[in-house]
Amino acid sequence: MATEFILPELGENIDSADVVEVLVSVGDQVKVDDPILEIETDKATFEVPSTVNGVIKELMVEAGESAKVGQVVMVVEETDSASSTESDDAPKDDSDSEPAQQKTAESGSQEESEGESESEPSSEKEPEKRETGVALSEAPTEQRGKVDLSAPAESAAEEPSSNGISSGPRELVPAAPSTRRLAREIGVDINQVKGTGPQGRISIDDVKNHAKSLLGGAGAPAAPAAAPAQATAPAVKLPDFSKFGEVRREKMSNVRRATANQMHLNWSTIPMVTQFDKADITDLEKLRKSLNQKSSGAKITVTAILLKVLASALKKFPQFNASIDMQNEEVVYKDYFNVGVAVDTDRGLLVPVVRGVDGKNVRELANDLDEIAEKARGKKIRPEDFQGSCMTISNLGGIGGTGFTPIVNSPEVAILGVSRASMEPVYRDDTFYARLIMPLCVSYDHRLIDGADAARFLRWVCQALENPALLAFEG
Ligand code: CAO
Repeated sequence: MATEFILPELGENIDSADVVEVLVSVGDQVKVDDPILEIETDKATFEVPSTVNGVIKELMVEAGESAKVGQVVMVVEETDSASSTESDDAPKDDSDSEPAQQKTAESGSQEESEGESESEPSSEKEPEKRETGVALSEAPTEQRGKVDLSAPAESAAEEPSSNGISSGPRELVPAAPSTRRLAREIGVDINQVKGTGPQGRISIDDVKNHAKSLLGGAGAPAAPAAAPAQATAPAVKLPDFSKFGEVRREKMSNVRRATANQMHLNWSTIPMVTQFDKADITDLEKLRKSLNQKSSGAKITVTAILLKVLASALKKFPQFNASIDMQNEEVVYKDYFNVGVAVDTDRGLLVPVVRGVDGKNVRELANDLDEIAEKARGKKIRPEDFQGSCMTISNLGGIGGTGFTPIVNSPEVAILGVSRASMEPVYRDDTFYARLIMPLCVSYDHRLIDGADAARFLRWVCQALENPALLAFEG
């Protein structure tokens, strides 16, 4: 059945909207909840989701045009529920056998006041549609339903989403596309969220608070709210680059896809800040070089020393060796000391974990690091080698650069970033001295760690590098 989509009610005193972007083309397959249109009123930008599965048959609006509330904006040839209504012998339940428009009428009292045309069966609407000039001629034998874009989705309205959060009836609500994306990603039905902004506009915080209230309520799923490990980075509609020149497409590798999803999760769920400092490692570097000359064991590198320093720092500052459990409003403190190390491989970034860092000396840590980095680069790494990290070190000093802002790796609460040490003039006692200075930073989850804590933590790490004896006394 071909279904006409009309621009729904958008709020008080709003009778039209600008079409910012038509997110589909004729012939595109769409599924329930796929964004099909982006529209803008003077109050907000909305991404309009499809309420049916089907193929786009006709587009009645273009980007830049204005559309009136109630205007037909596109026609979709439904591919599942519609066909089931036409097939007498296909097994179906009550909801599947209802025409889309009938669902609209029954779905919510908010529609009742919008005029009786919305609640009439599709067959009775046929003459009116012909009168309005909708191009029915392209589908003369087909039945057409008319769907308000705010109508409930057949499947989404009835079934719980994958994370167990029930999604109720759907209507178009004012929210920015990024807010809608977050809601989709964490399995929240945006229509259930109470907007606290002007005209009921829904913010990202509203979505998060709603998710929290659902997860804390009866029947809440056991998984922690802050760990939607299956989160995927939202797809952004791209322009047609071939208009500007030649392009080439390559499938993303598994590592790249996992990195994209994890980075998106980290970025969108952790309010993070980066603190910078510098350590004078002149003496430490002399010691490191002399130890490496004297011994034939695993080479002691800057990262191996940092592992040792970090283990001590995590003991001294336990809030850095923690995770946030927002579901239970608790902080999980860990009494084990595993450190993830960002390793640059030809497949991309991998973060294997060095375990029991507190119980090993620097030479043993150098050995472990060597082994795990080799495994990562040689594709011999196992999934469990990536698990159980308390905090991560990202040392880009072997490559270069003066500073960067690493992203905290959820559910950890901090990451140590290290840049390349270089000789710098240091002013001390009225004299400049040439010293080897290493820039360090710590990005931290500001929900748990305050700026002053981060400054103290990083200062302590710097002091431990400048005076390793500190580790013996305080580590
Ligand atoms: N400043 C100056 N020199 C440094 C340094 C620093 N911060 N860090 C390492 N070096 C030196 C090492 O000491 C070594 O010098 P020598 O040959 O004189 O001993 C040389 O650079 C090469 O070191 P390395 O990289 O082989 O060894 P490492 O143990 O210090 O680092 C590892 C191991 C796995 C961290 C590193 O190889 C790597 O992959 N780094 C990239 C991490 C990354 O991609 N981070 C970005 C992630 S996104 O946030």
